[in-house]
Amino acid sequence: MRILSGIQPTGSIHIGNYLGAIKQWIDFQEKNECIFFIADLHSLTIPYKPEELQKNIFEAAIAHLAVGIDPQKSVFFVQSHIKEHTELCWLLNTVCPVGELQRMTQYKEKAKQFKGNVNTGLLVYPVLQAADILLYKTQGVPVGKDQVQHIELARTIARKFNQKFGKVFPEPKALLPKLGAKIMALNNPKQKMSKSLGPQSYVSLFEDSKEIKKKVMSAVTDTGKVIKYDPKRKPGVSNLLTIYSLFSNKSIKELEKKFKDKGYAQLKKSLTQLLIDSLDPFRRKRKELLTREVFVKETLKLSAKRAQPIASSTISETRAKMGLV
Ligand code: AQP
Repeated sequence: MRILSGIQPTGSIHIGNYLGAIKQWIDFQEKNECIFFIADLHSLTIPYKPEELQKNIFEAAIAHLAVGIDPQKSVFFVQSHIKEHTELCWLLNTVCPVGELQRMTQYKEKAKQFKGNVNTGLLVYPVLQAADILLYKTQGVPVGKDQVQHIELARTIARKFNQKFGKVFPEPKALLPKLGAKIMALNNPKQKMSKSLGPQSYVSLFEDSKEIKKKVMSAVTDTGKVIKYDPKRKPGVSNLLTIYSLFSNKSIKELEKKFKDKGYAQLKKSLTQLLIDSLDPFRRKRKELLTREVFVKETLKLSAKRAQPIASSTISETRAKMGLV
């Protein structure tokens, strides 16, 4: 299966991004044809500092290589290095109904969050995402739950295009993890853990031990003392159990048994240690990669060269179907 997914270089990559998306990418790359990219064009839709963008892209690249994206197995590049993403976005804009874009949850949330900067890019974001996916005739897109609506729209766009101009694109499927598709914020377990909610909502993949301890120990839990997985009534503790389960490979049932009669403080202490131990190899690998700037940049360039022929071929096919040749 051809798999594709991306991440924005908008700040620290957190355990929500990892458990919801990146961890799956690493598993998929063993048996599938995988394409991963840093979505720098998407990141332009929210306020940013141009002088910091290249550093953020480099940081995002290092983060992925440090956690296990293997450029020998996967194609891994920077979105803006392949110009066909934006060309296909424009072509697909002509088949995407504007009403569909206006009802996207992420657009509504971001428009509220960045009231002073509701730009057209924010509205058209899902069309660029559809272009990213369809440009490589992707079949599976491993994402967290928040992105499912966008993948559905990519399917709609593919279908509309194929009906109007003749078949070019397969309809991609969202691939969600069974557990961890929506990791909640540590300081507010009713909201999704998110970079833009601020650092108190997440543990970053390279956080130092002191910070991990502070954040986990002060994570919002629920009333009562029983450690039980019940996302509706006990969102805080259920979120901690989910994170624990995914990093330890122990089932939720096993964990409920392990922490029965132990109380929240014990669960948090144990989770703190688990996170420190699990994230330590990532931290060390990142430190090493920070000293290998040329290698990282060359890797991204070489990967873009591998992606380019697929992108060029799809664009030629699309242009021909649309009468542009
Ligand atoms: N809390 C989460 N739980 C599970 N999966 C998540 N993802 C994000 N948050 C969670 C998944 O991570 C991938 C990359 O995300 P992105 O860079 O496109 O940005 P995002 O989804 O907008 O992530 P954030 O942290 O919420 O960033 P901001 O605040 O900048 O918008 C996606 O597959 C996403 O589903």
